[in-house]
Amino acid sequence: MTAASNQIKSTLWEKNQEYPLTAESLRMLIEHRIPLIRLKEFASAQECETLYAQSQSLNFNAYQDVSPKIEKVGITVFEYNSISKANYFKEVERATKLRDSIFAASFNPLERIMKQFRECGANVRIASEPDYGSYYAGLIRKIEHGTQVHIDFAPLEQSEWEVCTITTQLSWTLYLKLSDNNHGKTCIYDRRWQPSDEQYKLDSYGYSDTVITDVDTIAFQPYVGDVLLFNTSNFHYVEPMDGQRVGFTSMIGLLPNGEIIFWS
Ligand SMILES: O=C(O)CCC(=O)C(=O)O
Ligand SMILES: [Fe+2]
Repeated sequence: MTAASNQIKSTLWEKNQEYPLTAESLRMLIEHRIPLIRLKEFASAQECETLYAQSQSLNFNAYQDVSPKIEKVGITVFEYNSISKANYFKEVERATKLRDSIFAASFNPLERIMKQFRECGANVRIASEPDYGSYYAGLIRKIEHGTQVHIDFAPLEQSEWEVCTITTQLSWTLYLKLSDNNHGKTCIYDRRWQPSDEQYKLDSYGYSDTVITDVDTIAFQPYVGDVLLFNTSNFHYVEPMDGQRVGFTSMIGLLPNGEIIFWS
């Protein structure tokens, strides 16, 4: 892969300013015209601390086959791909009860972000599967050792689930707890995944640096209370954190009919 051919797949982002969430910025993010949206002070320091404190008495589970280690409370479709849809939906009820008890003792960031999307004119709901019902949405996630360069795009990971019919995937993360240093940035590249990149796949989710050679990038510095929203079919990675880095997160997908769905 040469630098010249990488440039063809980049979109020359408008990245000199940071955008808040509006109908226009959401459209620009979906169309890869801007790298990210920051929702500044989405939650108060007190709300973040209370939600984080709730997670402290719970068991975080590490993703199987993901290195460096990423831990979370809650379940993901990604992990049930190779198991089964029926098993995933069996776990949804239990995971949702636990999540809702955490929200009841702190606050509900999922409802808040969905409301903000609705205020931008978006038609949003939790993803749902015929014969099974709602998906699970909302992980408390620790990414403290960094990630490999990767993308997140459900149609590549699974088939025959509603989430694999999306045309664009975003993620949102509310940062709950961060050690007091400038590590743990999220680096996003102006380079979309394309089918020929599969030759550079290293393991269950990482890609070789070849895919990002000479590509424009932005390093997002997270702050407690802010939300990062970006298009996860752009290659990205998280820098290792020298300490704690805990967020609340889910996936967001755009369906061909214009609806926007949330899931984890
Ligand atoms: O924790 C973050 O800043 C982003 C992590 C990530 O890879 C994602 O949300 O897709
Ligand atoms: Fe990601």
